[in-house]
Amino acid sequence: MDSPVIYELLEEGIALVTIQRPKALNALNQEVMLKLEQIISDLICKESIRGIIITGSGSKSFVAGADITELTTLGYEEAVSFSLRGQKIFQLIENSPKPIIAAVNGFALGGGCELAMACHLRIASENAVFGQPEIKLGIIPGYGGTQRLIRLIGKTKATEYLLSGENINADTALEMGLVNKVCLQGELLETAKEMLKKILKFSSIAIANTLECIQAYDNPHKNGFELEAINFAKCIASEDGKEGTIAFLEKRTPIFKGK
Ligand code: CO8
Repeated sequence: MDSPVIYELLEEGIALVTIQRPKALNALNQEVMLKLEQIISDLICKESIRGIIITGSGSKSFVAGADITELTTLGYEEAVSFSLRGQKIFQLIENSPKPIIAAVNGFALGGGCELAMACHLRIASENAVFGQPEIKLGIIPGYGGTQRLIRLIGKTKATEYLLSGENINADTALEMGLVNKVCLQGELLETAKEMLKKILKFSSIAIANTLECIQAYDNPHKNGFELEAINFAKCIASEDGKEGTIAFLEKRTPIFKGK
């Protein structure tokens, strides 16, 4: 049987990760979660990989949530551990020093919306549908949705969507800042690649240090301003920092080496 998560290498150090369980609209069962964790960990460690795109197979669904069949068998203890484990996997994505873009090609509901929100940026096709419908199932999000939705669209709107379980279409998601861009379905991958390539022109050190500071926002265990000063110094002291500033003064394009 094909793996439920696969990856392929595209041009310029970009890896495309695809979740493929089409019969269940790419729902996240434990096998998918394990494979996703393995693949993302490997790609983060691989020197040749500079950025990652995550998408779902087919044209209907990104990820339609956690696998509801599996949820029906969970007891209390197991539910806590499944939830914490899933949160850890999504934190691995969020804390990646390499930029990760969700290319949302359809339903991004429940765990699917949570996965998209854990990525650094989100591009949606016109047919994308976001939402946290867990309330309709008598449950709540368990992969960080109650926290990340507030961070992305604010407490007022997040409370409304978390308590109503209503869907959010692509245009509304764009208006609310839940996604960065909306495009035609046929152009989704190209649009995500274009956005990633623009970022990857820059120093990988500056990218990683920026991402780390962004993740410190709203994190009670981190002082974002202090971290910014330290990361600023790391960049200034790097070869790329020197190259970028000197190239500006010499009126030429910098050549970044990731050092
Ligand atoms: N889990 C399992 N199977 C699913 C899921 C899912 N989340 N979503 C769809 N499927 C299956 C359907 O059961 C159906 O299977 P079958 O053909 O065998 O009947 C197949 O996929 C196709 O789905 P539909 O026939 O329903 O397709 P429609 O086009 O009519 O509807 C929808 C598409 C609107 C996406 C609909 O399938 C739907 O509402 N899905 C469920 C969405 C949802 O509620 N998601 C949230 C799940 S809960 C969650 O994500 C919690 C996350 C945290 C967990 C933490 C602890 C583990």
